[in-house]
Amino acid sequence: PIAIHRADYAAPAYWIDTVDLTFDLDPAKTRVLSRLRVRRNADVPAQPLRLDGDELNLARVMVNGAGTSFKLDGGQLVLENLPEGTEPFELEIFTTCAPAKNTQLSGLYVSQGTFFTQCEAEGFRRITYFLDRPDVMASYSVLLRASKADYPVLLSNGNLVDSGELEDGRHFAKWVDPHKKPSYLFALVAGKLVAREQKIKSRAGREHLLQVYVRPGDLEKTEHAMNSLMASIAWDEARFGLSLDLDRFMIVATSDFNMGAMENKGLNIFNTKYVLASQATATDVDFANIESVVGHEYFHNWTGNRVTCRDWFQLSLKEGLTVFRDQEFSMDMAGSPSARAVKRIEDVRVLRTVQFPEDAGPMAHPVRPDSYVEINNFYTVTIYEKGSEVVRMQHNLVGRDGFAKGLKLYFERHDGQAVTCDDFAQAMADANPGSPLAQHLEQFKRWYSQAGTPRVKAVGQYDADARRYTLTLSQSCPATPGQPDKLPFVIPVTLGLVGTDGRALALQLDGEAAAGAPERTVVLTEGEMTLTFTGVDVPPVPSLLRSFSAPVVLDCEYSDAELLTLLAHDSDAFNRWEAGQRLMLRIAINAIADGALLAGVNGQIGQNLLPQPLVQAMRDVLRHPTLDAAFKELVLTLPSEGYIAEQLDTVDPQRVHAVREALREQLALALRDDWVWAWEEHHATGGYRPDAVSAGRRALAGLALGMLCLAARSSGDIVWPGKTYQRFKDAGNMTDRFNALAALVGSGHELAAPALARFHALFKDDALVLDKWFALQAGAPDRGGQVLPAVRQLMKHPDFHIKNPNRARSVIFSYCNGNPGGFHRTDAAGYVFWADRVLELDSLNPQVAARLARALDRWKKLAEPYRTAAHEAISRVAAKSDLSNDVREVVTRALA
Ligand code: HT7
Ligand code: ZN
Repeated sequence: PIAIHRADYAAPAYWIDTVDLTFDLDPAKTRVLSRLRVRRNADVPAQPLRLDGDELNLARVMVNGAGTSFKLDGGQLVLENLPEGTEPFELEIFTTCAPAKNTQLSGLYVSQGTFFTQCEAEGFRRITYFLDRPDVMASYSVLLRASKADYPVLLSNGNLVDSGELEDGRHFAKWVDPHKKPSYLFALVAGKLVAREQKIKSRAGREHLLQVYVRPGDLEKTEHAMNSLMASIAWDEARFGLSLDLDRFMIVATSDFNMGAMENKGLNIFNTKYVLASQATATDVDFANIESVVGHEYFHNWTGNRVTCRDWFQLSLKEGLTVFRDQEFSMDMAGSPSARAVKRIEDVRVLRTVQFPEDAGPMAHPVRPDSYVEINNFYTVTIYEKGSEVVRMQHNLVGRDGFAKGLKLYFERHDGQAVTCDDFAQAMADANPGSPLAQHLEQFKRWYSQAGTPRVKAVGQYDADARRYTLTLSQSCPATPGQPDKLPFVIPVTLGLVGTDGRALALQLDGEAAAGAPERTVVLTEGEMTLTFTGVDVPPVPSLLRSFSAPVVLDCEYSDAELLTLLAHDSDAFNRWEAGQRLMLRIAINAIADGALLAGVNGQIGQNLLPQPLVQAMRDVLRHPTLDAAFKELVLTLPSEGYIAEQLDTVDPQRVHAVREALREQLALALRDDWVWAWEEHHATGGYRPDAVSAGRRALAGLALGMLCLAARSSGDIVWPGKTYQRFKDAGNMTDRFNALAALVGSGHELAAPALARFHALFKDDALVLDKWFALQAGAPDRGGQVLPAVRQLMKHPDFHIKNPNRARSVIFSYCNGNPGGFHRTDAAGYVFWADRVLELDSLNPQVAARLARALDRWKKLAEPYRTAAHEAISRVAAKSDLSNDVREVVTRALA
């Protein structure tokens, strides 16, 4: 496979001004007539026109109404005899494709009898020959023709300008998009759909029609998506002055989709998972995800569609910025400062458990990569989540108002253009002269060019006599593939000092006239920096990197006592949570290192691992009179096995699993009475609302129930499992029902089996709920190797369909990616299963296969016998000669 390099970017040799598409839709053979107005790019030396294509059947090519010679070269259509000069000419291309056979779900495909498209990143070339690159922006008109009985709804981007009947029971619809767009934003949908509709008037006074299309029967599950869309529109106007630029904005849901959703101009296509919700079928997390994904796609209308990417190396220009915007939206919707902190903790948890490992593994790449083989492999947590952190740092360096000014300037400069990450940062800096961002802009941009997670080391020294506290911050960044040496980053460190008595100390740096606010942000730009605080009359505990002010690992040798102080008193909720996590992590890591602990039956840990002060601190949080339930739930949840593993040089996954399970069980027993209290206090019996506060209460009640079932496991108690089963049966919403089911499955109680059977019977017709049913079993704690056989059984279940990405994810990914204790087996059977599934999926859907292929990214960190077995499994995949580029790139990097 050939790598594409950012440095090789060249402007297109031709521009396409208009695109007129006519589709005769037929699942077996769809005919596509494309009429393009093309002109040479005068700035580029004359050369043949090379149009991208993939799996197309070419019937005819005409230039200005006459036949022309052409060549097909590696999928591209090459035209050499084109009119000279820079006058536009008309190119007509007639092709066919086979949507029903398209299992890749890229291009035009059929899902449950409905046509959908997915064109990002390079799917448009699977529909017609085109300059399929984001810097070619054109005006589109689309004529759709299809059987009226089979496809009564015909949709494309923009406005419906004509529709009517044709012969033979067919009908047509003509759509014109008023905005120029790159080909990746093209979309069409045709099928039997119904819509929830809403007319709104924007702040600016413009009227819009909003529609959420779903299959008949799902309409009552679209209210939350529609509310989320209206909230997104209002938020973007209020916060950034960005209004909807279309008369009509449509969302369509499909159950066959490779990712979450797609921001096609005016016609967003969504995975049903991020549209459909009712209290009976969706959890609080589902409701929150819908709000966030609907927001994300809507926000792309400006950050991505109005201003798009010059090339795919700039992907984070739209994705990092839009994730930042959706995170801010969710925080603003959550309301209170503590609800904002909860969202921040959740986001950072994802970053640290998924992106940090990526940044330390074979697929590590900068936020703006330098090369790729298959662009679909670069829709990563680095591009999205780390990209968002890079935008967040810019936001914090210029301030909230400065950021709004920067965004305004960015749109003034670049509306309607395809630009780069540099253009964004430049606009931010130019709108905020004198800001730390403007001062250090060139250095700041290393966040875009250097991969790897920087480490910040903090060493503090208190001089009681001089009442001075000296804090030395230094930075380093590990080597990543192709980048052995790193230059210093610009690292904003938001900090405070907490007295051992819990007070927030006023901050006064040496040389400053007076003590200032108890929190400030210092900017680390050199390898090392020393800060001297004066007037410090008690030994302080540094609270560093508040709100996670930069995406770095903080190394600070806190004592247990210092962490307990932060956990009890830090005014920064993020660092309060972080202190608890550090305490738990420390215990887990020590226990993993202590070979003597692993004794007894099945490597169970008999010894008590939890010191009394920590148990008391956790109890204090749990019973705290004012802290939010959602925050308590986060504090009382142990770091994940993946996050614990990430802290180790060599990982024995079974040991990590055993220690974490032991810790969980001990926390369950040590706080048993407190869990009973938490359940009694927080479980609700009344109506359901998916707001942040009540969701937090349900989350804490759910955790309590899980812990009580776990405690019952070792104490022989039958009351709580019984109560849990009852709760499972009686629950008035999916969150409570699923939490109860998960508590039974998680504790391995015998009531889990009847509960699972009942759950299946209740929801056998609801695909999204069945996904939960599959995922829960595939992700269940492994006690004696029972999960893999269960997963194999699940794959034989009549409801299992490997071609459906949601279902494949719910079983295969939940096991391989989400269940380290079950997956990393000493007999290597988990890896054999993984390799078989990667190969099986690769022949159907390479994008999905490549994501699964990444489950063994970090194999080099594994202890024996896992390491050798993982290497064998990856090598077996790599040995297949006809692998897709997608999987080939992942396994080649893994083996390098
Ligand atoms: N921009 C969208 C990315 C996307 C995608 C990429 C590759 C293959 C399929 C895909 N579906 C959606 C989604 C987003 O970030 O908003
Ligand atoms: Zn996006």
